[in-house]
Amino acid sequence: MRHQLFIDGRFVDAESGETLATLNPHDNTPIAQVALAGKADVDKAVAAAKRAFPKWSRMAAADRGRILLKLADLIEANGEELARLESLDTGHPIRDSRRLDVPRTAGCFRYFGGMADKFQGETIPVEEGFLNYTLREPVGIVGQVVPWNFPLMFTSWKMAPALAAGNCIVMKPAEITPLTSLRIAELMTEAGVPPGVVNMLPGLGSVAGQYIAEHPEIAKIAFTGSTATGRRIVQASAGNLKKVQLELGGKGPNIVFEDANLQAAVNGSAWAIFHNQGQACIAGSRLMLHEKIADAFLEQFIPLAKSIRLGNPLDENTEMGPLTSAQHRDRVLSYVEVAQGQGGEVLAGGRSPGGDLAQGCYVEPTVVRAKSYLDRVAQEEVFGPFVTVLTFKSDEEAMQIANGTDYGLGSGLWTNNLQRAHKVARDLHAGMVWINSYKRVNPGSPFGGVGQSGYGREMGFDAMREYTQVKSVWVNV
Ligand code: TAP
Repeated sequence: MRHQLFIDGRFVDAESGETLATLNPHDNTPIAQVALAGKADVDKAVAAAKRAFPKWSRMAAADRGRILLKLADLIEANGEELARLESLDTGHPIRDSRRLDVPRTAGCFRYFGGMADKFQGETIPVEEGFLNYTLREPVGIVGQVVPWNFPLMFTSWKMAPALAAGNCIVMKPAEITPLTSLRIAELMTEAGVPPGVVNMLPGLGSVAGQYIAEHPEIAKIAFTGSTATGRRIVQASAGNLKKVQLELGGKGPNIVFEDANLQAAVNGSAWAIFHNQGQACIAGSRLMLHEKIADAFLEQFIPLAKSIRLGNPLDENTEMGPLTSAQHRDRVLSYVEVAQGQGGEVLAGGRSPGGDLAQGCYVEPTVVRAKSYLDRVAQEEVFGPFVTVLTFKSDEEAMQIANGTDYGLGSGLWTNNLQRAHKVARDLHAGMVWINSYKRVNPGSPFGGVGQSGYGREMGFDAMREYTQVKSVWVNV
């Protein structure tokens, strides 16, 4: 298990010698002592990236692509190890790590490996006597800060387009979940990524993360995490006017209209909130039910929520694991009191399970009915297995509630009315809309938010635009 910093193609201790234990959220026992990067380590990583940049950025795009394709193969070949490591460090049920996180990680590197030599500039018809064309050039050294909820998958979402476009990377994984990112760094070397192109620095957000955001030689920062930290990053990056890409929080409205296929909506809504213990920015955390079907829906949904099997993430039968840290479990549970304080009713869960799971960071699947869409549990991101139920009477009221937060990331609706489906999709203030489904992602489809959910897009051609800048060349012919 790798536990040092990865700088210039080698695993090294932090300059300060500092380390921090990463814990197993199943029972809060230490898994490994991991090096903690400080400012001096960030400087070393930036210097290594600067040395590597000229060669990497001018390498034939197809050759960079081939390296990413090889990396995708290596991720698949080492899939079981990566899945177990991810489950151990984060609490993801092993069945999800195997079935979703690992294949999606390999798929993302493969997609952008294929993209590397297909992303191109244009020739533009300008005035007579001139040829004008554009070059898509890499931004330079990019800082990437990833959170703890999907560390393996988000490593690929951030790295794959950046590398395909020819950038060099200084990445900071979350201090509590660094293990799979470090293993990916090791596999990079095996795939043929030259030293210095990728540097992986586990460390504290307030120290290493903040310094990456401030660093004068880092040209761009891409961040996924909370809106509060996103704001700090914008401020810190102003010094050298970094290009900033932010994927922040969400409070996804999941709207069930009265004409929906109820069974499909019940199952999809459980997936929308309880997958990964609800620790997803795109979680469907506001369950909005038309009042005509609300009771019938909850009659099925609540027993389903209660039936979800909690357990050790490494057990094949586990459907829901622990939250990723004890601190986060306590934060999620604190929202039960917040809900009750505003007259909310707990319909299921609302506590940690006892028995064998008492030592871990577990929270039972929790369903809370709020009195108003303005209540805190209907406005603030809880980021746990905690869904807030709201009811509505009309399409107009549904839209008012759905668009009634500062966020605008994932959203979904369930209906059999084609016209309504497209109209609502048009009117939702959101970066992504799922119709009669929820939480679909694909490396080809743009992912990101509006409003306080951030700006910029991951995935697809949009991600390549984020990691390149356009140069316009005029030729006097
Ligand atoms: P954040 O503070 O946003 O942490 C996300 C990442 O940013 C981590 O790698 C963190 O490092 C780093 N970071 C923290 N302060 C930083 C700074 N000043 N400069 C640069 N990087 C910094 O999230 P959190 O405190 O872990 O979680 C709080 C809430 O954020 C959650 O309850 C949830 O609502 C939201 N959240 C959203 C997402 C997504 S996907 N949108 C992901 C995680 C959390 P360290 O953690 O290592 O210190």
